[in-house]
Amino acid sequence: PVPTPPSTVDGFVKQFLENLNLERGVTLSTASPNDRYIALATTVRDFLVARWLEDIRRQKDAQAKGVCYLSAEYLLGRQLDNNLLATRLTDIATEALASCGIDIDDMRALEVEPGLGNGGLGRLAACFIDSLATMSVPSIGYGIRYEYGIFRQTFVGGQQVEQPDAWLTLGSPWEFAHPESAQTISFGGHTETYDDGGVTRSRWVPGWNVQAVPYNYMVPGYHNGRVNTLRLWRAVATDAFDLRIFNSGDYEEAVRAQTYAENISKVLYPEDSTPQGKELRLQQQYFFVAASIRDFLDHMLTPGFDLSKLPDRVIFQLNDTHPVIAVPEFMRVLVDEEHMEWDAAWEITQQCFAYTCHTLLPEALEVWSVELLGRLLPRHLEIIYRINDAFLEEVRERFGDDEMRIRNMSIIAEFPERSVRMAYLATVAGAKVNGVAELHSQLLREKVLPDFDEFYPGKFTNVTNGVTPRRFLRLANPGLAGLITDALGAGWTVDLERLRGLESFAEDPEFRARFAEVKAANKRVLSDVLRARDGFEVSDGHMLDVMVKRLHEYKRQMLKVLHIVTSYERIVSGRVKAEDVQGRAFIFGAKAAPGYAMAKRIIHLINAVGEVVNNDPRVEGRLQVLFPPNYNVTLAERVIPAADLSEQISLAGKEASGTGNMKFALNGALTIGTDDGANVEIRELVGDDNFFLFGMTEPEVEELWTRGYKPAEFYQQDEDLRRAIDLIASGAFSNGDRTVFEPIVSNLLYDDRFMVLADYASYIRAQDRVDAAYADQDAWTKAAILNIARCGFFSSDRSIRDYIDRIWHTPPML
Ligand code: 26Y
Repeated sequence: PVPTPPSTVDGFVKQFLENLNLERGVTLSTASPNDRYIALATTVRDFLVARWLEDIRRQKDAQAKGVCYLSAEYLLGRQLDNNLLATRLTDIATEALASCGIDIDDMRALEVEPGLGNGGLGRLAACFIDSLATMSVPSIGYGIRYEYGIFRQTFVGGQQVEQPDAWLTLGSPWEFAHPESAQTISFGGHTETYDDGGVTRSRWVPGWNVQAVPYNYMVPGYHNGRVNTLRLWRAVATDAFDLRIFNSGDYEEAVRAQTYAENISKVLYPEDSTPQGKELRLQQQYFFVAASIRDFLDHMLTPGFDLSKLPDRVIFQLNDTHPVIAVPEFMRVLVDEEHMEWDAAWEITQQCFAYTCHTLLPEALEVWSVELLGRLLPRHLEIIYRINDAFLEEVRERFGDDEMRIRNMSIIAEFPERSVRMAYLATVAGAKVNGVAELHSQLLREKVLPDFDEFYPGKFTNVTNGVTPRRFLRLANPGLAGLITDALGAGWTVDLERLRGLESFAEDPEFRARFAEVKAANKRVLSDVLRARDGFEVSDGHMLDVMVKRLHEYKRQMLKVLHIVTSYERIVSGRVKAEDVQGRAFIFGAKAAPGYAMAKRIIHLINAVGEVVNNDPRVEGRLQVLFPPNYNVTLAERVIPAADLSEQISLAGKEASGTGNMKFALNGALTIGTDDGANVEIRELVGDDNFFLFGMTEPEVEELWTRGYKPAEFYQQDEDLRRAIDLIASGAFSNGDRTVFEPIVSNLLYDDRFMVLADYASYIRAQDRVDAAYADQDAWTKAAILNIARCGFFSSDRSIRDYIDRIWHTPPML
């Protein structure tokens, strides 16, 4: 039996001091803050290990069906508080540290969050593994242990500058490295056929390889004693590789080769919509899925397992196309290594994979050139060709020689260069394909993959995204969590539909007063954080109007900028009196992909507008623009609970789901939003009276495109819009320099792919409705409470239940 320290203050103190001595080699009085933090994290870890080892054993013994979640990203956020909460150690640890003269808040502040993801997709994976553990689903998460996560963003002269995120430098107490269990992952080389006792078989003769070293993270369930595993792979050079070169006497070349191998897990790609087709990215993808599949087969199955029974044991969930190279790898293992018949192997493969799509933007769909794939993974390319041949044969049988249809459905695209469409491969291989919100799943079937929907009836389904209530309500908003627990009892944390019980409290003036007090307190906390972090002074009594998400043209931060400039211009032109304006602080958080020039210009513009607005006495006390750099999970946990208004303003049909929208609603912010992604479902649930809807619907967007969209006409016809754009063009936000933001202005007037100008008037009217509504604070509070009460659906526990019912069919392990 593995020992667990007693869950008492004394037990915690003893373990903590022991870890300081034995793990860090220091005493309490000589310990640095980092020593203390690491010893604290190690102590919390010590409380989890016994349960974890027990669960690993139970999952294996049960030989039940489990989920392997394959994701290139996990945007975990800080671990300390989450793990204290899961183990009910928060109060004990606080008191224990205090008795050692340590303020636990100082420890919290030291943790560098593992930013191993870009945005929504990576954070979704983190929410899902939290729910999987909390719901006792047999499962494991697989991914990449990037040495550098998403870049650290700073602003220099208002422009984004990226800095490396060296999150590992002070140590990483939450992981267990197992270099002794490393696996060899191969690349390159060629393929050949050989005679195997009368049977002709294919095999891959690779050209080079690297080692995949597993790093295990514990993923505790909430108050259920369960601990799941997240296994992230790190690339290191193989000895053999080094030796060959060492023997040739070329030391420098040997070191270079090592660097090349270790580059594979060096850095998270910061692009999140336009795939660059970079070789290193494909190396990353193959590296982690090959290691994960091997790991599953070697460690989760009993020796001699009958591989034809694999569909009863595992479902590999593909988080977007990033891990889709797992499909030909799985086939290669079954056919080349296990000598299974092709048809039998394909039958199994089609039951063992399912694919989640997270986008609708055509430019975001990953393709790999045949040239690159054939060079890096020659056997996989052959397998993909064979899958495609068999698939197109079936299409021909069904539809005859409809060459147009066949070209459209082929996994291999011919133009602009011959390449593999990973979304098509995933669709053909997957038992199920799902979108991430109702509207998105519908558009996926009707617009992106209609031929496949026709060909595979019943394959397409929807699972609306969700967020974990543990991190985004219980931990991030302890004031609100306490209020809810007082009203409803504690069960809501694992059964979020119970929030319905708050509906009646919306009518209770005393409850409303307490809610308003919590919101005000959260604003003070945020204000203190922004002062300490960025030197900002948030004005008192302002409405907090928040837009936090990756910077993308389709998300339309630019529309928000136009609203701010309009509000500002109306006052300085004298058309509106400052004293009649509701005080607002506009808060932004957004990183732009380093190569995305337009996104970076928009960041520059937001900062430039802020600089002018924040320093113009004519709008003082009315308008404020705050753009703290380096928005991440840690900052989200502060910003979201303080928000009054949630900006979800993407062009209809472009945002697959959004998950920030759910976090805000659950924290009692009202949404101003378009009919897009999960906004649609939020509005249905909270009701029109409690949601500020604006903008075109997706069919209206389509119609305007077909008619021919001329943004300049909207500019001509709307005085407010004209004044706002003219002000930007005049150099008012660039010290008179008219060139700086000219590309933004001309893009809006003559291109405007995401129809900012078409939705501007409707947006401004909706914002005027927001102002009017905010004037009645009590009614606003009532609407905020109703938002919380009616959004229990958006728990990631419910998403996981949907995955189990519709896709995985993996009963919880009770
Ligand atoms: C291929 C590479 C460039 C790439 C890397 C990351 C492509 C996409 C991504 C990330 C995409 C992403 O975060 N998508 C978001 O997924 C969320 C979770 O489903 C959705 O809520 C959100 O609407 C969608 O934009």
